[in-house]
Amino acid sequence: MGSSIKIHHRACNLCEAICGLEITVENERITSIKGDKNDPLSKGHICPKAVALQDIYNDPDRLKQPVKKTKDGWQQISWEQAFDEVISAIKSTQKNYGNDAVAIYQGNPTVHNMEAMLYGPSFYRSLRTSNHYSATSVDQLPEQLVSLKMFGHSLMIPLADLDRTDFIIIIGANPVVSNGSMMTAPGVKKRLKSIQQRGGKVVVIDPRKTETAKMADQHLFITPGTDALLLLAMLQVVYDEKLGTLGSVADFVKNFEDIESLVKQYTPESVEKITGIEASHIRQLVRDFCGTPKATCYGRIGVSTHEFGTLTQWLIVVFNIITGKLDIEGGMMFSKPAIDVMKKRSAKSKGFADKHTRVSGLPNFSGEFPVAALAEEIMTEGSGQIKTLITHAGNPILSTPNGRQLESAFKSLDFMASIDFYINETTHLANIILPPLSILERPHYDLVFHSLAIQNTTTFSEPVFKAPKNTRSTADIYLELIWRFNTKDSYSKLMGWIKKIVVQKLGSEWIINRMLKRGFYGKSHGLTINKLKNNPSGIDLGALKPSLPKRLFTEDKKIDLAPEIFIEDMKRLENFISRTESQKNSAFDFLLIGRRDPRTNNSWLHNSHRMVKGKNRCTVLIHPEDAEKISITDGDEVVVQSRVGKLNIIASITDEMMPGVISIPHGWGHENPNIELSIAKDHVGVNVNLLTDEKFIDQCSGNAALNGVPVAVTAFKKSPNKKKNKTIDTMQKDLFE
Ligand SMILES: Nc1nc2c(c(=O)[nH]1)N[C@H]1C(S)=C(S)[C@@H](COP(=O)(O)OP(=O)(O)OC[C@H]3O[C@@H](n4cnc5c(=O)[nH]c(N)nc54)[C@H](O)[C@@H]3O)O[C@H]1N2
Ligand SMILES: Nc1nc2c(c(=O)[nH]1)N[C@H]1C(S)=C(S)[C@@H](COP(=O)(O)OP(=O)(O)OC[C@H]3O[C@@H](n4cnc5c(=O)[nH]c(N)nc54)[C@H](O)[C@@H]3O)O[C@H]1N2
Ligand code: SF4
Ligand SMILES: [Mo]
Repeated sequence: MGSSIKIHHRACNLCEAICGLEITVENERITSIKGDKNDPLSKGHICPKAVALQDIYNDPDRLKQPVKKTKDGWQQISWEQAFDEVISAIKSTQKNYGNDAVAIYQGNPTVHNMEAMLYGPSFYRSLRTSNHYSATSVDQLPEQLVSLKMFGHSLMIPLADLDRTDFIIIIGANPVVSNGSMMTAPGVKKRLKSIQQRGGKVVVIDPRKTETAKMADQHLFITPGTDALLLLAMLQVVYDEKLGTLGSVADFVKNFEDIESLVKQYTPESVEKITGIEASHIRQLVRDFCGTPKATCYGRIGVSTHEFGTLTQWLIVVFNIITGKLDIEGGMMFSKPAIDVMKKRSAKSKGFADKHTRVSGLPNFSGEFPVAALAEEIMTEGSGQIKTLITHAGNPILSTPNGRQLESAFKSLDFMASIDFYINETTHLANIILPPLSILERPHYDLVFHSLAIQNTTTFSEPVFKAPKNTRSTADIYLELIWRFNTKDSYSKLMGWIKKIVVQKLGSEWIINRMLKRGFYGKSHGLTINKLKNNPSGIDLGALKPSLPKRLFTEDKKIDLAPEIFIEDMKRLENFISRTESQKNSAFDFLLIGRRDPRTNNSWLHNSHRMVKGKNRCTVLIHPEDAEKISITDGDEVVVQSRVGKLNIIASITDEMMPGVISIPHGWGHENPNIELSIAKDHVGVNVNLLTDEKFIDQCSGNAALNGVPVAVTAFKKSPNKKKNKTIDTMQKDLFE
């Protein structure tokens, strides 16, 4: 018998870097996964996570058939029964309690899944519910809100032109580990090194001396949550020292003067104490930045998921604009992807704050509510209360604030269904789980991350493995749900069925082909699905190009530097300045921040042995001076407590941390005996989101504040130190009301 060896080229969809992979399959088994040198974007880069694709595919814990929770545990059921029961639960909930009683939560892998992007929205639209939630509101909501208000479209995200810049300020991001976010730039480390090799400079502003900070030319520690103040001071220097220039965007920027008066009072000296950054460093940083023609300032999740996420992201964009760095090579630019996801219609129809949550009145954004409000929307009785929940590709119990409260809320639902292939901390609470095919069994075109890439390229990946019998793809699942939900009588049943079959037969490839042909390069580059299939490593479409004002979606084709809601939110920042003083004297005298490490992908790669082996990475990082204060040594167990929760964790003492700040990674906490993740169960860690607080949010956008959370840290004593604990308990008043 001859052996068959086949090499597949495929874009990795685990994170935003979309690296090209070369996957060798021998006799239906993967024998190697390497970086694809011919990929025009990733040029052979690969990270330790790519091999997890193989582990997920081979994982015996991965579901392939629907399961139903019964008194005797999970029972495999037929697809027919699973779809029937899910649809009848949705219908009866909506009949009894109204459309809003059904809620949806979509997790991060949704945007990394072509079929979920193509078919999910029609299903969710047909439910006609306002209760739509996703990982957006524990992530990039502020960036999107800023883009909506300034450029007229929530997807028009300015990107750091990494390969041509000579100066980059990185605020609240650790791209050397995360591989870049809202900036698809595979091999970030190499790209940052190239900046240095061409005589440029990398500056990192972060409360932790991160892997990125360690390779940077300069690192400045900053007190978590104070970045907006730093940026106001940076802007003050620009105006004060007359370093500003609008450059090529001068003709279509408005309200320049408003910013000048807004920042006047924020001298570097005035923010020195609160931010922890010396005034002279702030001044020099701004002078260096302005003195470099090709410079860019980039901020990410460390500043999006904090109390002033929106203000900070807004001020970052303003800083780039008034220093003349927007829409120039080496500055902040916009992509021009082969498939354009920005539609004029969606810019108008999916706005901000046209609805508010029932209980806390938090604003909606782009058709969804902030996930921090999900638990209370389930637990608070009254019209509109959520009774049924559908989750897709998410693990909100580990990834959203106050996980314990959310868990009790989920337990109180009438019905829950999850579209996911693992039984994890969230999906074990479902009544029915619908598992889609795994990543390597499906085609992929990255609809989202080509749009965020620092180089325009286009790639289509064909499945590596055939779908086994009696399995369903994400497309199959959504098309079936759409058909069944919209069936009212025998006529609509027949018409819906014909539609479903036609779409299934034409398939996603047909849709992608149409989008490619109608896109920016359809004619000029003759882009078709066949052309992409013949070039499986991808096609280069060139570097980013200036595109303003043509590409703006604002009605007057102008960029508003000072949108009203941001100016309004400045009052909150003023109150914060006085609050921080009193906080220092409270029992919650530490600030908690997060971190990522190279072998994690949020909560869901811990069932791969290769991703969890080695020493425990889920520890709390704490500065030596702080360790001394609370009398602990390296490896000791500590108790960390916030307004909403408490956990025990092992301490790693390191001067990487800024004093007064501790860091705990997210995505861990696999202690629940009901999860069916045999490897993850042995690498438990803690769920940091038992400490993050659903009331601690960026009030402007509703985004969760997962960084800068006030906590108390004490040494763990086997016989509890009653006196100490009591002080903390009596301090359990709400700091944020
Ligand atoms: N290996 C790995 N890669 C990933 C992921 C993963 O889980 N693991 N997740 C992916 C996802 S979903 C995303 S969104 C991206 C995120 O990508 P990044 O934004 O690069 O994420 P982090 O590495 O968490 O970096 C955030 C940084 O902000 C710092 N920080 C915290 N609070 C503050 C603050 O108040 N001010 C400032 N200036 N800094 C602060 C933290 O110390 C940390 O270094 O990563 C993606 N890539
Ligand atoms: N404290 C703290 N919390 C955080 C963060 C932080 O920095 N600090 N980061 C936040 C960020 S940036 C993010 S993006 C969120 C992530 O939060 P979530 O999106 O809620 O969680 P994930 O861990 O990404 O869970 C992904 C789930 O999708 C499933 N899955 C994977 N691929 C597919 C697929 O193709 N189809 C289907 N149906 N299911 C699939 C996995 O089995 C897993 O159950 O976490 C956030 N939470
Ligand atoms: S950096 Fe991201 S896209 Fe690239 S191989 Fe690693 S996980 Fe995959
Ligand atoms: Mo994310």
